[in-house]
Amino acid sequence: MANVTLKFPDNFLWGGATAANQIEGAFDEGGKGLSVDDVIERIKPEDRKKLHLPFPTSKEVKDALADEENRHFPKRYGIDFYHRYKEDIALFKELGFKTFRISIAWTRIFPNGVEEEPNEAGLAYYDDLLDELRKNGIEPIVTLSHYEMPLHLSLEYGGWKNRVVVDHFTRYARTVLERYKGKVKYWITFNEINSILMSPFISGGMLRDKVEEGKLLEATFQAAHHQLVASAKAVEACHEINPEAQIGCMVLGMINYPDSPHPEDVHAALTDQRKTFFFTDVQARGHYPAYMNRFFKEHDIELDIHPEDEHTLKNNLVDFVSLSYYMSTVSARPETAGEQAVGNILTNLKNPYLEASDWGWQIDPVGLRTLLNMFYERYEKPLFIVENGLGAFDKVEEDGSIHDDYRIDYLKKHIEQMKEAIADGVELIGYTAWGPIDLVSFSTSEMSKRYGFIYVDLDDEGNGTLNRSKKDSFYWYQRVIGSNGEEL
Ligand code: BGP
Repeated sequence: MANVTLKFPDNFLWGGATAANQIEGAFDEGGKGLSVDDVIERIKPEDRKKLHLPFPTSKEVKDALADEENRHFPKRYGIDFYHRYKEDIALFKELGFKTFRISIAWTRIFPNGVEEEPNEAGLAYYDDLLDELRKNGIEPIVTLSHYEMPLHLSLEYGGWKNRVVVDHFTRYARTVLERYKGKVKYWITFNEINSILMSPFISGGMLRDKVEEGKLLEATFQAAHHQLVASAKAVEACHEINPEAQIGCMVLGMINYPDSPHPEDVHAALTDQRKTFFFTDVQARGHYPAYMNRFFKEHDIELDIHPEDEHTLKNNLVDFVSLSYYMSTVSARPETAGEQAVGNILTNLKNPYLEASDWGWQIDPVGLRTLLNMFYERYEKPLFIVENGLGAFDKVEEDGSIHDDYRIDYLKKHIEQMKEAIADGVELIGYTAWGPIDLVSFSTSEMSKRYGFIYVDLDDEGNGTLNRSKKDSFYWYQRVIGSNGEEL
């Protein structure tokens, strides 16, 4: 068998990815309004799980807001990127970043989501940030919505289940697409759009008391429908405003293995896999896949889909498909389901062939190659990995150094599999490692789960100098980018 050359294309976009709510801080500066994620931060850590998971009530959210005692670090102050972005971008430049993924906080632009006019201070902040990236030769990738819809839209309308939110989002999307048209070439509509099924409050602003008894699943799919329509409307606006720009969808990339070759386990894995594919099928193919009809029937779900929605979805396909990838999962027919493992916002079965991170996420580099192949075969559109990485505890040595060989090992193995996927024929345009600078964890809301090449001196209680320093992985990733993935 002849050897295959494994290499990255010359213009491959290497970089890092972040989200406004996990780095900026300054939650009450520059006219910013409160987002659903800011509420999570006001809840005592032990109570937070209740809100993170499915559906809190309006009362629980309001009580949390009213209780001054509950105001808890850390996302409210993030890593103070809002004030320190110049210093941080200088470090990204030193790393050799070609690209950097940020998200715009919707609440900096429309503090309550419903204003007619945008907040100029918010718009100006992102102008400066984008200019700074460009000045340093770094191409920005901008997510329109990353887990932080305006809280007002949640309390007033019950979040995305209400159709009015589509219009509010579209106004916001058009505002920023227009404002930054000369500055941004790559846009992403919704971060991990499939996460609404697991985390309806944080992803969709949904509240239990705003949904009719027994209709939670139907309401969640209705909200998902509205996000899909809103995503297509953002694609439409982007193409209209700047034909040079590209706009993609983004899913929590998950591969579901069958627990055994038992045909029903294999079918269970297919069913679970569709929780991811349903979203990208609509965004990349332009219509609801036929397999959803049976699911909706069996679960008594009747969606309110307007005829113009079908037209909007059909005519506004994404230019690329982007994904996060951290781990894989195992599916089994219900009667045999064995030991549970934990994951992002999913629970799943343990895979005896894989090791797990300190948080139980099952590490699976080969799964990334398989998943990339599955996505590419399905859509034949460029793929972009916009999140991947290892959340780990780091130890600072006496001399200040941080030897994070575990992180290097994780990333190296995933990058090797990306090369394999490219050789398989996958068109992969870029890779942005999650949290290139330590940031506040999404699932734990703490600092001690770190992903960065750059260490931030800040602990879970908010103590620390906020000073930045380089871990061993900093120099490693610099070499990876400098050699275009040759030196791993
Ligand atoms: C993804 C989210 C990110 C990020 C990442 C790591 O699901 O898009 O916002 O935080 O997971 O998760 P965590 O911070 O929980 O380790």
